[in-house]
Order: sequence, then structure tokens, then C-alpha cells
Amino acid sequence: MTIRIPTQAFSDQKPGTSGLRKKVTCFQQPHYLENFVQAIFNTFQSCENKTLVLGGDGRFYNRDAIQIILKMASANGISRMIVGLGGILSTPAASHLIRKYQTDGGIILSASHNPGGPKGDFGIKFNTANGGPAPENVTESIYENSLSLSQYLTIESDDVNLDQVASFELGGMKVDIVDSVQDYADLMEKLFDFPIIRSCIRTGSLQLGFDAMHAVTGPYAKEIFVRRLYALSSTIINAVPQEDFGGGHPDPNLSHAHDLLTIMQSSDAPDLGAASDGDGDRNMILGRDFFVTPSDSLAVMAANAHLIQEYKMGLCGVARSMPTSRAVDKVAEKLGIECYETPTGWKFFGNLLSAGKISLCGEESFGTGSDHVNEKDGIWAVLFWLNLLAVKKQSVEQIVTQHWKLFGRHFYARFDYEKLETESANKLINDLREKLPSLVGNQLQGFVVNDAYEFSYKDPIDGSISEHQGLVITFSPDARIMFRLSGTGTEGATLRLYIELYEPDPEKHQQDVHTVLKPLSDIGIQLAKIEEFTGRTEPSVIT
Ligand code: VG1
Ligand code: CO
Repeated sequence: MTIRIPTQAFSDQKPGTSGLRKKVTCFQQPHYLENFVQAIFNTFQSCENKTLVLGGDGRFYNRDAIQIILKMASANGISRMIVGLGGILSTPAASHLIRKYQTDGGIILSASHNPGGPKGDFGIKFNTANGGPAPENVTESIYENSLSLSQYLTIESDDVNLDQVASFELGGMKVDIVDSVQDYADLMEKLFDFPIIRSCIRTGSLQLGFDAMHAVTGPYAKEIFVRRLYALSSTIINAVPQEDFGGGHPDPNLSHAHDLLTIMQSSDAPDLGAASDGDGDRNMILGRDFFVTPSDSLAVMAANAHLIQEYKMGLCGVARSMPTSRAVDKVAEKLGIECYETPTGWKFFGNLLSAGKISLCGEESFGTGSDHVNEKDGIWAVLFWLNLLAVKKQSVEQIVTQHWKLFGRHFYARFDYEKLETESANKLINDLREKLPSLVGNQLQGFVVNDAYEFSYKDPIDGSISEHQGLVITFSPDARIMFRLSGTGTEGATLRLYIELYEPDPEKHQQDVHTVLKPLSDIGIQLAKIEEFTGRTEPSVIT
């Protein structure tokens, strides 16, 4: 029986770069999760005949949230829910299910790379029928709805069993518990040349080390790399998803993927090292004692896509987020295809992917993907690299350094200043924004400022405009620094400073990245008066 629960609206349910993220304790307050979920349902004209996918990255509170959402979905009149076994779905697997079963969207429970556990973070995002993250107009209407909620609907019922593949009814709504691992693995097998990869793995000419970081990709990695590609089971470390990610930070970068790094720096390191994040949509690619920046990874993929079965007919276009290095732009130029520059966040790629304008896209934050789903996809990226290594018979380092010879190298780094006081971080950005026009023409540490502007984006498909998407300063010789505030943190503000320098001369490609970028990071730190506004003399993390 449907019950109406009176509630009071919360004023802080505005989704950020990727859904609504808060501390678990915030989501556990009475009605907090329920209000946001009701706001999602309220944005549907009608819930009748609607099917949704539901699952999450397995972090603490995932199971509780799923039970709450199922009952609310039933009360709201949703006709069918497709739920990941054990309540688990990686973000790309959820996107695939939405598309495969042509559902009306999906609810994904994840705070991605943010730590989990009772004191950690929780998150919820809504993906639309194209499988991709809801665009801004949708997240905006969910937010508006959340501001005026006075009730939500639920039913009285026992919790359902999430741990068995089964179909049943919940208050008149159909619930299908599905094993998404098989569906996802089947999709991967269609995109990549599994026989070639398998034979290289079997002969020992190709070895992989994969760090699932105690997060959602463990079961997917086991099925794909071990069961279908015959890698040794020791290939996958930290393979069992845990509610608190083993107390770690499930962010695949040089600061957080320690275990993998140790393996890749050892004398018998595998050919390819890779790690994924909390919800399985990001990837880090390493060679033997060699780090591939995510921006370079995207560019290498674009330049070599014709060697991969699925992309052998060529790419229709590519896209990168604004702070991502312009390495992929060079490739697009050579291929004669369009390269789009979007704001940070996967939701901005969705329209381009759906309209067939791009087939490959990525972000500097360890996210790459293609039109096979409408999300960034960690395991897909690892398979792409495995397939490339199997075909090219070169090391990761050889592939990347040859790429630089052909296209030039984009030296790149990101400095994060985490947990800043929100007010000071906003002041810093406002101050710098005002200063931008006066910077043009200035000479700073041997670099001349060419342009200084605030990035805004007009979506080429629906014409919508997104403003305030980061501050950009470009220089001669060819370099850029960019600033923006993170939209995924849950404590204070995080300032990101992105630094990029283009070096066409192969003689200079072997220089140390931080030495090369030092003058530019100094410029950025001084122009933005980072120490003055935040008191910080060092970034919290450099990636
Ligand atoms: C960060 C990254 C961004 C990514 C987003 C969601 O956002 O910079 O590139 O799309 O996380 O990724 P922000 O606003 O904190 O810079 V995930 O893997 O959290 O879904
Ligand atoms: Co993620």
C-alpha cells in the first residue's frame, strides 16, 4: 500500500560535476536520500510504463539505499526495475544495461573516487535513456524539485533479496535482479580482439597487472581478464569489493594506487599496469616504470584506433574536457576530424556521442570512453591498451615516446588544493577572474600571455550554454594554465590548477615533467595568490 510521508525540503541537493555527493552521515539523515529520489521521480511526466536500472559501486550504505529506492519506485508507479546482483553495478555496466534494455534511465549509487565507509562519502546520480549522465537541464530540474518537496511516496514491505538472480514483484512493480558482469563482458568481447590478446597472454608475451582498488571492478576484471583472457588470477589485486574500499582512496593515480605502483617498479613488472576507481569508470595506464598521462592515453588511443576491430573504420570525431591536454587535438588535426572542447564532467560528452559527432572522448582525470556506452569506462580502456600492445608488439613506453616524436609532447600536471575554506576559494577565483583582462601581453618567466578568459560552452547539439567552467591563461611558447573549483568534493572546496606545456622538439621529450612545468606552476600560484588566499604553500595532491 502506498504511503505518503510528509517531508521538508533540503536546500543543498544541487548535483555537482557528477551527481549529488555528500557524507554518508548526511544521506543517513531522515528523508535526505528519499527527498532526492522523489525529486528524480517528480521530473518524469509520468512514472507509468517506465523502466529504470539501479545499482551502485558497493560502498557503505549502497544496500540500504537500494531497498529504500525500490520501495519508492514501486509507490511512484514505476513498472520495472533492473537491479545489479548484490546491488552492484559499475557505472559503465549501468550505462550498458540502460542501452541494452532500452530503459528510461538509471539510478547509480556512487561517490566514485571519494573514500567510502560510515565516515566516508556517498552519492547518487541519474543517467538518462541514452545511458549517459543527465545533462544540466535535467539535474537543474531535479534540484528545483528538491527545493519545494513536501512529501514522498513509499510502500510498506519487507526488504528484497538482492543476492540471487531472480525476477519478482514488489507492490505491483516488476524487479529483475541481473548479473551485469556477463552482459558487460559480452559487450567487451564484441569490441576487442580477444583471441589475439588471449594468445599473447598464454604465450607470456603480454602480462597485465590490474588493481581493482577494493572497488567495483574486481568481479568484472576476474571475468574478463582471468576467465575470458586466461590471465593468471594473481594478475588482479585488491579484487574483492569492500564497503570502505579497504580504508583506501579508490582513485587510480600515482598517489593512491600504491600497490600497483610497487609492482610496476619491480624488476619483473608486467607489460601493462592498470587501475580503476570506485565505480569503475576511470583508468590509470602504466608501462614498466612508466606513467601514461590520461591526456596522452586519449591521444594514443585516437591515433591508433584504426588498429582496433571496433574502430577500424575510423573515428567520426573526438572530444576532451577543457583542462585535458591538447594532445588529442594534434591527432584530430592529422586525421582531419573534429575535436570538441567541453567543460569538465562526462555529461557534456553525451549529446556529442548520441548525435554521432564523436566516437572517442576523455578527461585529464583518468577517464576515457567511446560510443560503446555513454560513460567513461575503466576496463574498456585497459582492454584497448591490451589490444594495442598485442597488435603493435611494442612496450607502453615505446608506443608513447613514438607518439611524442610524431605529434610533439604535451607536458602536463594537475595540482589539487583540497579541503579549502569555501569562501576563500571563491574569493581566489573571483579575484583572478577580474584580473584576467589585464594579463594579456604580460611577460612572465619567459612566457608571454596570449589570452586569458573564463571558459564557457555552447552545446553544439541543443544550443544550451554552460558558463563559469574554469579560468584559462594561454601563453607563447605554447602553454596553458587553468583553474577551477571541483564539483565532486564533500568537505569545503578543492582548487585545481592544471598546467600544460607543448614541446615539439623530440630532443627535449625526456626532460623531467615537474622541472619543465615549474615556471608555469609558479606563474599560476603567484597570479592566483594561492598562499595569500588559502594559506597553502603546497598542493595536497599532484597528479
Ligand atoms: C572530477 C574530475 C572530472 C570527472 C568528475 C567525475 O570532477 O575532475 O573530470 O568527470 O570528477 O568523475 P571535479 O569537479 O571534482 O573536478 V567520477 O569518476 O567521480 O564519476
Ligand atoms: Co568514477
